[in-house]
This record gives sequence, structure tokens and C-alpha cells, in this order.
Amino acid sequence: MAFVQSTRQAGPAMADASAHHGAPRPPQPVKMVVSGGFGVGKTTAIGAVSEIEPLTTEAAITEVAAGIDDVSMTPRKTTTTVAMDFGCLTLDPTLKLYIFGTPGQDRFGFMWKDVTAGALGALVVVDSRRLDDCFPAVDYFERDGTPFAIAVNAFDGVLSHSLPAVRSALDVAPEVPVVAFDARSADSVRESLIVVLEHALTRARGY
Ligand SMILES: Nc1nc2c(ncn2[C@@H]2O[C@H](COP(=O)(O)OP(=O)(O)OP(=O)(O)O)[C@@H](O)[C@H]2O)c(=O)[nH]1
Ligand SMILES: [Mg+2]
Repeated sequence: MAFVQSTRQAGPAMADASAHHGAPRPPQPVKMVVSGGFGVGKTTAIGAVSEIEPLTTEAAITEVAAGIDDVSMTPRKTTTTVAMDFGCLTLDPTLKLYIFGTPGQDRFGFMWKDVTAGALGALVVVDSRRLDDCFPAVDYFERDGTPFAIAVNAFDGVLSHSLPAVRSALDVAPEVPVVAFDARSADSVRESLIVVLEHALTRARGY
């Protein structure tokens, strides 16, 4: 696969982990982040793709919080992430993703620095019905220089805006990938994370 070849070209830190003196090595660990606004499907995505039971920090959305959080677009949502999500995905014998999810609400923003520290890249999940909720995440990764891709979650199966329209609305750099995404589908989440990886490796090579 292309990303495996890419990791071999990226230098000693990302070297092929499988063939050293004939003994198999453990896969190269890579930290990835899943981020975005409130209720866009971050926890759902990590749960869909993780090969371990994901670690979650969900707390009930109480009536008090319902007055603060806009739950109008996610009426069936009863919990919210208060610290982080965590899951793992072995992409191949050489590469294992450790996937960290940020909390979606502004008031837990103090967690972001710790959750995102040292990540190779980030997937910013966007609800196509409320694009502006992802601005803080896009601003955050643009500012700290972490390579990111935009994953547009259709929710009801239909994108409210085309991918070019989303790109234009978010005003991200032309090289930032913008892909359609279903947070409930392991294949979709996996493919999107690979897009982030390839983008990060391209950036690391200076293209
Ligand atoms: N129909 C549909 N529902 C989704 C999809 N992704 C997530 N959901 C639902 O949307 C709600 C929010 O999903 P979460 O995964 O909790 O969202 P989150 O981004 O982790 O939320 P916070 O951590 O609170 O910001 C849940 O009820 C999910 O079941 C999707 O692709 N389609
Ligand atoms: Mg969550």
C-alpha cells in the first residue's frame, strides 16, 4: 500500500519495522487525533475503527448542560465527551495508529493541548449541516502546524454541501484533503485516517 512505502522513505523514525535481522519488530506507533466541533461523530468514529474496546470519557448531557450545549441538531445525543477518546488501529504489520479524540465542547478546550501533543496528524470531523462548528479545530491545527484533513460527515446520508463548497467555506489551504466520511463505518474512518497519514508524510517530505 502507498502509505507503507511512504513510511519507508520518511527516514529512520518511520523506518520499515518488519525486517530487522529477520526478527519481526512491533509496529511503529503513530499518534493520530480525531477532532472537530460538538456532536460531529468523533467518539462514534473512534469506536467504529478501534480494534480494542475504545476508552471513552462520556458524561450524561443533563438538562442544565442542554441549556449550554446546542443539541438541536443531535436530538438523540444523550452523552458528551468530557476529556478524551482513545482507540487503536493496526494498519499493517509495520504501523499502528494510537487514535486520540478531543472533547467537542469549548469548555473542555483546556484538554486539547495534552490530547493532541505529538500527533503526526489530525482528522477534523465536520457536520455538513453546521460547518462553522469546526472553525476552532481548523484554527487550532493551522496554528500549531499539525497536518490535518477534513472529514465531512453526511449524517443523514446526504451531504448538505458539496466537498468543493465545504472547502471553499472553510477556506483551508489547497493541499488540505477534504473527504466525505461516515463516522459509523470502520472502512470510512480507516480510509480517512490513511488520507491524513499520506498528507502528513507528503508535508514531512516538504512537497
Ligand atoms: N445518522 C448519523 N448519526 C451519527 C453519525 N455519526 C454520529 N452520529 C450520532 O451523532 C451523535 C453524536 O455522536 P458522537 O460520536 O457522540 O459525537 P462527538 O463528536 O464525539 O460528540 P462530543 O464528544 O460530545 O463533541 C450520536 O448520537 C451518534 O450516534 C453519522 O454518521 N450518521
Ligand atoms: Mg465525543
